[in-house]
Amino acid sequence: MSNKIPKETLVGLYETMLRIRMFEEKVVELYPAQEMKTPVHLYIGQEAIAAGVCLNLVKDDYLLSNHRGHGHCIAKGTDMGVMMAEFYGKAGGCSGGKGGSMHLVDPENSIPGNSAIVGGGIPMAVGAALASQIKGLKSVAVTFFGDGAVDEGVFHESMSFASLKKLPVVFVCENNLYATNSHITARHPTGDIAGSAGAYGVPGVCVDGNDPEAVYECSKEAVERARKGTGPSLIEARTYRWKGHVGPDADFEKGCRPEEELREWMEKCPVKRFRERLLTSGVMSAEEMDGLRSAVAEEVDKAVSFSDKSPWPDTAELTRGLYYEGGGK
Ligand SMILES: Cc1ncc(C[n+]2csc(CCOP(=O)(O)OP(=O)(O)O)c2C)c(N)n1
Repeated sequence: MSNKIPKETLVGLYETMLRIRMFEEKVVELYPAQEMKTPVHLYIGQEAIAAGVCLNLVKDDYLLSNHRGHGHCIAKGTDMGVMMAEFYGKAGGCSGGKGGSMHLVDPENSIPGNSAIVGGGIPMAVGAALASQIKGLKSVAVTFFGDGAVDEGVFHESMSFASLKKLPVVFVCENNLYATNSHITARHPTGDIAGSAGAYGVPGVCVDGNDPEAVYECSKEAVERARKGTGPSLIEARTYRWKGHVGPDADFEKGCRPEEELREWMEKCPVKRFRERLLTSGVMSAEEMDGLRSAVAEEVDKAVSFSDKSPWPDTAELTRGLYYEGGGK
């Protein structure tokens, strides 16, 4: 257990991971009823990354995420109720029920809008960072993307431009080995994503994405570097998703990946491992852990009932919010 990380931060890391895990477990439970009006790309197994990065951010720091964005938004502070309502297509959803789980938005928490286009959030983060620099603000922009996004040209263009202009961006690649069903060895010549940063004069670090402390520490450095104007960083966090590319099944049943590989990664469960570390080091007691679990369960239940009570969107709202309505001001 790291002595450098204060106790309340360690507890915060655990709580954030637990909130993400329990919210998504509820989605897994409810999804088969076929009432959620959205595909869901589940984040179970990757929780340490969102928690470790976002605990270094303040409200005004921008977050640009992708199709697998539930955990990122929860870690940045988005209310679970408006997320759940969005999944059900309700008016109380964070995108008015018109976006679904891939288009979460939370301007209050500086989340301008997640992008379902692979790599789409990366240039948006660079744009947000450029705006922050031009306006003389201290806001940092963080973008989360998968290893599949590194195959897109926009990743390289964005790294190059951000480095050239010393923009306050943190690029976080969640390398879960697969893009849909395509293994990284079928798509990348070396598999060394962090190493590609050197070509752009950007520091790149590869970290155990199932270790929240390691992720917290390296992203702290990257966020500080960005905030003081030294420029961008790239973090490659190695991890694994437990569920299929989309939906609550595990994927190996369809032959998309080996069951044994999934079992090995499940042994490295970030939530379970961290819970054990907190207990053995005495940072939290079993009673405190149980109390936390009950509080989170209650929060998740409240999110579901908020969604249940929320009305359907009015048909008059159908095209509202799709086009800019500022009239060229
Ligand atoms: C530009 C683009 N190409 C293809 C797709 C279809 N697509 C959606 S998710 C995905 C795989 C993404 O893999 P990765 O970026 O590694 O993220 P992960 O799903 O592993 O978290 C693909 C190919 C898309 N949405 N956008």
